[in-house]
Amino acid sequence: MIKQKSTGRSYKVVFLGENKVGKTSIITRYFYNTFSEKTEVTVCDFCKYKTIQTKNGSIELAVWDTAGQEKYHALAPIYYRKADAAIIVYNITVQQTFQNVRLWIQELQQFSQNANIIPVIVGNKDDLHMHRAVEQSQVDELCNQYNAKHFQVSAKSDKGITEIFDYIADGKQTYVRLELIKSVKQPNETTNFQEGNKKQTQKEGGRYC
Ligand SMILES: Nc1nc2c(ncn2[C@@H]2O[C@H](COP(=O)(O)OP(=O)(O)O)[C@@H](O)[C@H]2O)c(=O)[nH]1
Ligand SMILES: [Mg+2]
Repeated sequence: MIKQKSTGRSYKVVFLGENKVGKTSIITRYFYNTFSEKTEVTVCDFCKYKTIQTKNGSIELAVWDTAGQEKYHALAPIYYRKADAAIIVYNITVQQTFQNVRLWIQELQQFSQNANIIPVIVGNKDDLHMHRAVEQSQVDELCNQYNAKHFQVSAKSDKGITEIFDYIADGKQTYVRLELIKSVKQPNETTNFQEGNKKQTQKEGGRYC
């Protein structure tokens, strides 16, 4: 078996989006492979860790969930601070939750203090696609505006959930590698998060903060 090297730190991934769009459900599906018709996060369960193996080594993701404060757009600045990636979730059956993605991105840009942050936009509840209320053209326009990757997923059916986290882990590995190259050879090279490498991923058990 090939021994994987670790990059030695956790990458902070924050979940943003309106209340009830399915943020906690996506995290629960990813960590425990379960789904509940009624989900809630407790204050002592707001951050979980998982190590993902990629071709370039292992990477630990620290996944932060809200405890309901998003209802009032009142997340503390520490929630966003030094985040490496942000997953902004909307409900594909409720147009307003999509409209508010812009607000979340603006708050993220204001508080994250990371100009290189990876924004990922996620349309959840794909199992209800027959009630879809968001046009593909709207999604394309938003993603182009923010250079963001988009996933359409379902926490209920488990469609596309792992792919979101794999994408982030790949992006981070690319970032780490390019930063290394930049520091040695090309100090002015631009980092491109979209150039994710082909991956070999393996889920491992999560742990709490
Ligand atoms: N049909 C469907 N319901 C979902 C899905 N994800 C979450 N829900 C439901 O939407 C509600 C809100 O989910 P929750 O994860 O608490 O949303 P949060 O407030 O964004 O964390 C709950 O009743 C979930 O069971 C999904 O993919 N499909
Ligand atoms: Mg929640």
